[in-house]
Amino acid sequence: ALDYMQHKRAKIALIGAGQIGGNLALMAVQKGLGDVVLFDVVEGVPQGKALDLYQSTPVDGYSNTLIGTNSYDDVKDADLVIITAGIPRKPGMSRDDLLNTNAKIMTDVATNLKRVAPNAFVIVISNPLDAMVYLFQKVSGFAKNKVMGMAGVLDAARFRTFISMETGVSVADISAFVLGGHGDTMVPLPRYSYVGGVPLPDYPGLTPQKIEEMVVRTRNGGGEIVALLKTGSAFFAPAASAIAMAESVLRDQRRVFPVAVYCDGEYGYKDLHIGLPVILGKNGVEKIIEIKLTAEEKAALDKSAEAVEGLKADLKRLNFI
Ligand code: TXD
Repeated sequence: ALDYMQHKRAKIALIGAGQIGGNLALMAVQKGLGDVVLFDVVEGVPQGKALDLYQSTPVDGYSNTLIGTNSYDDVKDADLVIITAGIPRKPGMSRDDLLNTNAKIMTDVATNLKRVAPNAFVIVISNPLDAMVYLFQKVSGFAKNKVMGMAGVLDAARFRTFISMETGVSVADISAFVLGGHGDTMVPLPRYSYVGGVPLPDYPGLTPQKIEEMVVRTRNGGGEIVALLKTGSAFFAPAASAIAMAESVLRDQRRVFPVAVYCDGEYGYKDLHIGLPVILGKNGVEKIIEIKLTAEEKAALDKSAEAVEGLKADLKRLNFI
């Protein structure tokens, strides 16, 4: 009981107060996850969004505080940090330009967090995700169980949504299993995905063709929304996905999520981050769950790992690691 009474409020720092950052702050406060510090390099944006959000709390009686800042001094001793800092790809921008710019930003963020919040749990969202989470971990030197990349939870949520559209079943009774990188090299596992407990391939009406269509649409999930919005990318579902991961850590829920996690031999991979099923609890990544994969599934996961190795090689070539 004493422990319970001593429960302290978590301090959550959001590095990047853009489209996703603002929604992370809103969802963190609505779930009562902790006090929020919204950080950005742009003057005024984090302060304005935090003040506006704070003014929303009396309406529904939320008890957490919010501040916006441009100073890392306010991020000091954060318990959990979610990073969306970066710039989205602009038309005509090369992959290298994007990687160069975002790697510079991630290096700056990692260096500052190492100084002000060396014990924080960190969830990286910035793209190219698999490279950015790897870069963060290398530059910050944070323990591998404390650094998580968010992509798989979003990809699985998209897949579950498409399955719900197709079957008319509530998303609450649909689970989807995805591994690997974010985007093209994603590896969905229909045989480990369920509708009401029935494996996807056995669910009435879900032909292999329909399943493949949904897989393709999930793989292109980000691009589909970018094409519709024209300026910017998805932000509601990415924010909800990262908040679910943060909640599992902060409340020690021990949920299973697909997370871009550091491998030290698991699935045969070493020294890279890739999307795998993990248990998230008070120690961050409590465990990487090693499941049996068919030769075909392992080959697809290896392709994902190769893509991540390619991004690592780019980071090396651009002298970031
Ligand atoms: O599933 C996933 N991981 C992806 C990730 C899903 C969707 C979006 N994906 C990526 O997240 C996207 O490609 C971007 O790289 C990030 C953030 O997306 P968001 O839509 O929030 O981008 P914004 O609105 O441009 O916000 C980025 C903010 C912006 O306010 C900048 O001023 C700020 O980042 N920024 C910085 N903050 C802190 N420190 C530095 N150096 C910095 N530079 C820019």
